Amino acid sequence: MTSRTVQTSPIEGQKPGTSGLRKKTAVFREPSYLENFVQCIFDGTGGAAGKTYVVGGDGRFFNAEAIGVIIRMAAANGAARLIVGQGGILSTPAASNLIRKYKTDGGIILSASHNPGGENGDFGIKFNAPNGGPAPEKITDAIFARTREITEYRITEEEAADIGRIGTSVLGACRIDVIDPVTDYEALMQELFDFDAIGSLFERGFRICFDAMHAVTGPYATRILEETLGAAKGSVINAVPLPDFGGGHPDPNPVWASELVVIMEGARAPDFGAASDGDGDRNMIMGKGAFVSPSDSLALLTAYAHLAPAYSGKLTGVARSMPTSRAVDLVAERLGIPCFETPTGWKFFGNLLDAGKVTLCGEESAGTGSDHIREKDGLWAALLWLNILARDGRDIVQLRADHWRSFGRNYYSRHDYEEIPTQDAEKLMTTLRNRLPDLPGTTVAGMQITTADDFAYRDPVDDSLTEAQGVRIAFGDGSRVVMRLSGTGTQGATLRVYLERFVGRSGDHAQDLQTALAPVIAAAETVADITKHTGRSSADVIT
Ligand code: VG1
Ligand code: CO
Repeated sequence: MTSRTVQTSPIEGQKPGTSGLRKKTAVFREPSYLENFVQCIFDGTGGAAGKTYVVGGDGRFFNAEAIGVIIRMAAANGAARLIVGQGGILSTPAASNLIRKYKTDGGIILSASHNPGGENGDFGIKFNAPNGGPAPEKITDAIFARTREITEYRITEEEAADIGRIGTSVLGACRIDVIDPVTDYEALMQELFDFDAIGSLFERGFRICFDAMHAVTGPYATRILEETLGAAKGSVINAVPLPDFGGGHPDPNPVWASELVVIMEGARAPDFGAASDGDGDRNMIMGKGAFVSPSDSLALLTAYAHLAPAYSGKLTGVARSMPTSRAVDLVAERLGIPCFETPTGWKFFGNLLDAGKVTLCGEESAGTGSDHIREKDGLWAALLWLNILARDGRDIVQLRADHWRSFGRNYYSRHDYEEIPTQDAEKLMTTLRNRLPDLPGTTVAGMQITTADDFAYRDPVDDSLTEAQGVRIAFGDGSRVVMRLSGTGTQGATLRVYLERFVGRSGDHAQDLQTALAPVIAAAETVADITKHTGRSSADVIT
C-alpha cells in the first residue's frame, strides 16, 4: 500500500452543529473539503492508529464516494479495522449498535438526516464515540479546533475492494469487513421485543403501512416487518433507498410524509402507520386517521413500555429535550421515576444513558430511543408501538384518548420559519434575550408571563455547562413558548417556535390543534415581533 501525505490548509466553517457537519453536497465535493474534516476527526480524537471504526451512511448522493475516501484515509492513518455496511449503507441506529456490539473506537456516519439529498441537496458527516452516541461537545470542539489549523491529510493511492460485496479484504494493514447492514440490528430488536406477540397480531389481520421515504430504513423495515414478523407484503412503502430520496424530503412529519397521511386518512386505512427519516433515526406514528405527536408518543411509550420484555420493570428514568412537550413529565411523575430536561440534540442524552439514569428519551422532532443504543431509533419506536398494541389490545386512537383522560392533554405544535437571513434571525433572538429579565409579570396578547429565561443545562454526570439553548417563556395558565435557531440547516437560519398548551383531565381534548394553540401563537408573535424581524406573517412549516 502506498500512502500519500497531501498538503492542505484550513477551510472556514467546518463547525459541527446539532448533529455533525452539514453542508450542501456541492460544498462537500469541493477539493479537500471532506478530506480535511475526516483528517480532523482522526487528529481531534488522538489519531486513528490501531483503531477500529464503523463506517456507513444513509445512501444519499455522494455516500459511496465519500466512504471510499474515508476507507483510504483511515488505512493511511493506520486504522486496524473498519466495519462497513454493504454498499455503504447503515442506518444511524444500526451504526450505533455496531459501534457498541463490536466495542469499536467509534464510527463515521454519513448523513444529513432529514435534509433533502441529491447533487443539489445536503450532505453530512458525523463522528460517533465508542459508546455509540454522537460525539459530545468536548470532542466536536476538538475536531473543530483541528479544522482551523490543519496542514496535511493522509490517503492511500489504492482503492479499497468493492464494498458492494459482503466479505473481508485488506488495504495495507487495515482489515475491512463489509457486513450485512440489517443482521445485527435485527438481532438486537429480537432481544428487546415480543416478536411472537407482534407476529400473531399480523396473523390476526392487523394491517400496517411503514413509509421508508426512499431512505435508509427500507431494507431494515422490509426484512423485519414483512419477512420476519409477517406483515403483509407491501406494508413497507418507498422501500428502496434512492440517492435523492425520490426527490422527496425525508423528514417524517405530516407535511413531508403526506403520502402516509393520505393512506392513514383513507377509507381503508391500516391499523398502524409509521415513517422514518433519511438516516432512520426518526419516527412518525399514526393510528387510523390520527397523527400521534412525537411528544405524546414519548409519553405513551413511557406509560406502556412495561409491555415489552426489555423494559418491563426496568425504567430508571426518562429524558426529553427542553422544547419537547411536558406530557412525559406527567407520566414519569406517576411512575415515580425522574424526568430530565436536556438541550436539543441526541448527544445530550449520552451521559444520562451511560450512567443508567434514564431508560427512554425523546425529542419533539420525532426522535425516540432507549438505552439499547446511543442514538434515536425510528424502527425501534415503531416496533415498541407494535409490541404495546399487540399486548394491550386497544387501538392506538383509543389508547391515546384514554391517556389524555388520565393525564390531560399537552396540545403541542412547532412552527418553523425557514431560510431567514441569518442576521435577521440573530437580531430577533438577541432582542428577545435582552428583554427576558423584564418579561415576568407582564401580559402579552392577553397571556400573563410568569417566567422567562434562556435555557442552560448542567449535565448531572460530568457537570459540564451548556448555555444559550433556547428561550423559554411560561404563562400563568401553564402554556409555554420556546424559541431557538436550528443547528442543522445549510441555508440561512431557521427559527423554531415551539408552542404548548395544557388542558387538564376533564377538559376538551378534541379541539383542532392550531385553534387550541391560537392564544399561545399570538403571544409568541407579540413577544418576539416575529413578523417585524422576518417579514413573514406565518410559519413556512407547521408540524
Ligand atoms: C433538529 C431537531 C433535533 C434533532 C436534530 C438532529 O435539530 O430539532 O431535535 O436532534 O435535528 O436530528 P435543529 O438544531 O435543526 O433544531 V436528525 O434526525 O438530523 O439526526
Ligand atoms: Co435523522
